[in-house]
Amino acid sequence: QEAHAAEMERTFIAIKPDGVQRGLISEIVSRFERKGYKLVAIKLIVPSKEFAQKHYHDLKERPFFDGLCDFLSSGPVLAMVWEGEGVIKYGRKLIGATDPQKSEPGTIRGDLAVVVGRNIIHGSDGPETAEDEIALWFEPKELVSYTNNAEKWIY
Ligand code: RTP
Repeated sequence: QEAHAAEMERTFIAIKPDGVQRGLISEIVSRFERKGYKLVAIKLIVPSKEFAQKHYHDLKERPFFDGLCDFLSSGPVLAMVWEGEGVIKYGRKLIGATDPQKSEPGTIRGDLAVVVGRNIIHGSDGPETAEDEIALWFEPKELVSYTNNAEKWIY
C-alpha cells in the first residue's frame, strides 16, 4: 500500500463530562482502537464556559445552547484526535444518532446513553468542523505522528 500517513483523515472526538464521570473512557476509547483507528492526540481538560461557547458556536441560536455550554464545562472532558480512512463519517456512525433514544444498539450512544442532554460523546460532523475543532482544542505540537505497526494489517 502507498504511504498515506501524510494525508490521512483526522477527526476530533470528545468524551463529555457525563462519560468521564460514569467511567466510560476505556469503553469508548477501545471501540475506536479496535476498529483500527489511530489515536494521535489525547488530553483531559475542564473547558471554561467561554471555551464551550466557542466549541458550540454553531448552536448559539438554539434554546439549549446555554445549558449545553454549562454542561460541557461542568467537569473533565477527554479530548482526542483520531486518524484513519473515513474516520470523520464512520466515527459518527460508531457514536450513533444525537438523541440516544434514536441511536441504534451497537453504537456508543445506543449502548451507553439515554437522553440527548447527556449523550456522553462528541464527534466532528464533517471535514471543516474536524479541522476547526482540532485547531480549537489542540496545539499542532500536541498531535503526534507515528507509525503504528498494525497499520499494514488494517490497510
Ligand atoms: P455533537 O456535536 O455533540 O457530536 O452532537 P451532534 O452533532 O450529534 O448534535 P448537535 O445537533 O450538533 O448538538 C450538539 C449537542 O447539543 C446537545 N443537544 N441538546 N434538544 C436538546 O436538548 C439538544 N439537542 C442537542 C447534545 O449534547 C448534542 O450532542
